[in-house]
Amino acid sequence: MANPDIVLHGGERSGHTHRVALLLNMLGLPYRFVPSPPEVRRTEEFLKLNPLGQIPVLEDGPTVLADSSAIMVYLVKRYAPGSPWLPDDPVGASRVQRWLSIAAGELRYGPAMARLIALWGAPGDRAQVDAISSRVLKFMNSHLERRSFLALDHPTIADLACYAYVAHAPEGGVSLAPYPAVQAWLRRIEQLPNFTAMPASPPL
Ligand SMILES: N[C@@H](CCC(=O)N[C@@H](CS)C(=O)NCC(=O)O)C(=O)O
Repeated sequence: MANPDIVLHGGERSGHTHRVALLLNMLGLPYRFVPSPPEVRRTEEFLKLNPLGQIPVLEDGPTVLADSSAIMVYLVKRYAPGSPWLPDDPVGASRVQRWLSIAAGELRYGPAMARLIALWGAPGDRAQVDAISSRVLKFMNSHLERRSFLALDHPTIADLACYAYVAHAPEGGVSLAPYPAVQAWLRRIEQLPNFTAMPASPPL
């Protein structure tokens, strides 16, 4: 049953939204999903929630939060403090943060941008996007050849943050074939309890 207190404003094909939805599901937190397509994000009502006009936005009672990484940190600290999803120790927290930054940086401007260009005709420099994508995926692959998860020896919010735009990279014309360790990591995330996939684009 939906928890009337938690509302997630987002998009079904938004990887930024998907990572928050995944965490809500994996923490067992019921929520209400409010689809917020581009025309909604430009309304005065939405801009009061996030003046940047971006999804996801999370409302938890009177608390309103924007930015997928910020929301994930909030959810763990509020509902699962001290849990393995985001450890408190300095080194563990730093390792998780590194991958949240990669999700917001190289993955956003590489595979996620490739998908925006290929599926929605967004303007962008395809050669640059391909170069960013191959650099980050090559790094992820060598990193994952020696470990099961990105930040620590168990799943953390870093894995959830990086999952969708890597899993859906082929929709943007970025092949995962050269990256077997990345593919094996994707399968490990998909096997976690309460995993839910982001729908394929275009719809299959
Ligand atoms: N740093 C933000 C980025 C979110 C983001 O780029 N969302 C996209 C949809 S996936 C969006 O709302 N784009 C509209 C815009 O930037 O105007 C986050 O992590 O939540």
